[in-house]
Amino acid sequence: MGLVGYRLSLDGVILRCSVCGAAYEPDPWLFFCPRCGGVFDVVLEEPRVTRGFRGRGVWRYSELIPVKTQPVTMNEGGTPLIPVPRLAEESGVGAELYVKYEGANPTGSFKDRGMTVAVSLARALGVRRAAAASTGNTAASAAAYTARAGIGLTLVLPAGKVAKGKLGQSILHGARILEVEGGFDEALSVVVESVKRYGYYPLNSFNAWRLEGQKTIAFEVYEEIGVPDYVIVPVGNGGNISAIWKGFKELLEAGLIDKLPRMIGVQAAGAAPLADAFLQGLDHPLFKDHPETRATAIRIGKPINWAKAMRAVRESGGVFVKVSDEEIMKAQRMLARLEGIGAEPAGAAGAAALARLAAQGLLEKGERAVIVVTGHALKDPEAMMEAPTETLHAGSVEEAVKLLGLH
Ligand code: AN7
Repeated sequence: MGLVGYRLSLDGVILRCSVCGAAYEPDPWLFFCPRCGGVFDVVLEEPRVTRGFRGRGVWRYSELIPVKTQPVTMNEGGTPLIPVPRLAEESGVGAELYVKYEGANPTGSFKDRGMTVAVSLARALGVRRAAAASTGNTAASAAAYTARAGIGLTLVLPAGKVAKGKLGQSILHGARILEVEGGFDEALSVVVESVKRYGYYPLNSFNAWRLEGQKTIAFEVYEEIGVPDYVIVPVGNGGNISAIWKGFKELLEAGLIDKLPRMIGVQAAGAAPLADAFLQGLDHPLFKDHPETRATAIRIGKPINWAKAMRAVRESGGVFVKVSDEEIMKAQRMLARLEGIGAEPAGAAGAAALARLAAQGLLEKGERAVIVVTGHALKDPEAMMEAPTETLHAGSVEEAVKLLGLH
């Protein structure tokens, strides 16, 4: 218990290992399967039948979120679902396309949906210090939510590899920052060790309670347009695609829907341990030691949620796709210039996959697809400024007026 006591209940759920299937009581300090080391799914013991959702954002779905406590919230979620017909046409896609714009969350990414749940749980547990490794967005979100909860936060970041906007947010919200040489995978191993040795509370997606918030993307899509044929998701650690898939499955179990979408996981070509495995027909990921991509948010070689993510794609009849950095940057500009939607590079990975998916015979006329744009363009100012532009300069008002006349 902390200084202030918050009621907490985690009733009606078990923890089930995503790798070996072993089941455990819902211990909020158990993150890895004692039998095989796998990460858990939080599984509802019985399907929950809702009496109708109330309120807005993530906590509108509190009946389906098994962490019962006073929330640390900023009304995250409730993001816009935006039709993108010009993007569809330009990408040669017959299907009706929508963007689920997660950049519209309080800190500018989908992470806020999970963070509200994980930080609420941490506060109710009386946690004094939390930790997270991050390519940037988890850091920004954890920094904001722990600040709100009055919990100390240490961020472990890959030195020199976090986009400016995200680093700025982490600093602004007052997190302690430990930069480590190497990539995200090394940073994550530091956090795992800090949990075991020093009792830091982890806010990464191996904390399955966090993903219980992220599944609300599925609930919002369902409430707005029903079940689409495809949900296209950029994949790094694989937490988000598994959370969205879990959300749709819970709607099915609750009897609210009678079909499921196909889940499409998109990885950057230089950081594609899951897509590479999928394309070779393997059940195990092809972990990569030195992942590289301009989309730094998904510069991840050893996704800790690999088993969940591969299951989401396989069970749903979906696919993994790889896209090049060039395709990602082009898609970022298409979203921005055809639809007015500002995405950071990783956030544009889903849009970057459209042409390839169409070439595989997917996304046909009469079908509907939701592309999850996971993070806001402002996250990575340098990437925005790489877009080609025409900037004129004038030394005086007179000259400026003259220049305008020439165009
Ligand atoms: C914009 O912040 O891993 O597959 O440390 O920021 O659930 O990992 C970010 C991931 C996609 C991939 N798009 O989601 C972190 C981090 C954006 C992201 C992903 C991330 P997961």
